[in-house]
Amino acid sequence: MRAVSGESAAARALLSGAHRVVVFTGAGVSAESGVPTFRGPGGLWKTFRPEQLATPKAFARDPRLVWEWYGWRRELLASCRPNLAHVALARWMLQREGVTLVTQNVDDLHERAGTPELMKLHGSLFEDRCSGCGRAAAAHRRTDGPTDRDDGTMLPLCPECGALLRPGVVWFGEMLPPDALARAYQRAGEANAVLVIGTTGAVYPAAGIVHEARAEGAAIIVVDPGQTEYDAVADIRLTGPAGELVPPLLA
Ligand code: BV8
Ligand code: ZN
Repeated sequence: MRAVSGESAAARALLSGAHRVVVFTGAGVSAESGVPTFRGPGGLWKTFRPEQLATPKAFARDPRLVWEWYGWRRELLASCRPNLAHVALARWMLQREGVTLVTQNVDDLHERAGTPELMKLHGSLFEDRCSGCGRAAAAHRRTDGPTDRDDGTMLPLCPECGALLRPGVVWFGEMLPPDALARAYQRAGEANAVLVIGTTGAVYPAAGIVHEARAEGAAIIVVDPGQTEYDAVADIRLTGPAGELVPPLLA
């Protein structure tokens, strides 16, 4: 464990003195678990960019390609474990009141770390949703489910209305779950401190949560090895990996 630097001692003091804390996580909190981030080196997307694959248009144009990509991501997650940051956050939330964890991630690592309560703003990799009747369904297994139209390749169809099932995530150009988003903004407005872990802060409206909290007087702590859109508004920046910096921060 890295020695507790002046910055992290200040961040520790700030967090333990804060009645209401919002923790806001992105892909970086899962990086050390082996889940590639979006925009970092070795990014998720093979040769594609998120805006090209994670959209309703991409799914309409080529549902097989989009399902292949989400199926690959689901399988990848099966071999990943929550890392020390996920576990430290879950423990901390079990030990004290007043912490709200808001994640942009669609992986299940916060859940698997035992997090008691979680706001997922971009949906879940492990849920399917019907593109027709909107019914939610647990993730289909790649082998099950009826084949789709003529070419016999496996595309999951809704058992109720027969339309194509899609991944239960929020794509670019789609609305976030309104109640979760409203609650996250409300908690941000009430927060005394926000702990931002592993996000570039580039994707809205989720990214606006940090700015909302700051506008209402919250102190902003950023934990990230790289540059983020929050660097200019951070009161404290801890530079390094979450798995190393988060546990001592919350101990
Ligand atoms: C909406 C789910 C409107 C899917 C995701 C132009 C055209 C179209 C849209 C827009 C546009 N301009 C703006 C928009 C809006 C758009 C947007 O913000 N685009 C950005 C790119 C400019 N937003 C939307 O489209 C949203 N919807 O606006 O709807 C609307 C309104 C009303 C009615 C109808 C419609 C929807 C956005 C949600 C998109 N879905 N994911 C999937 O996963 O497949 S977003 C995706 O990116 C992830 O969910 C992730 O949350 C998000 C942000 O990425 P990060 O988490 O920040 O990850 P990133 O790789 O960027 O950064 C990783 C960080 O970790 C780095 O800082 C790195 O240094 C750090 N790190 C690395 N290692 C570590 C680490 N940190 C700690 N420890 C380590 N070890
Ligand atoms: Zn349906």
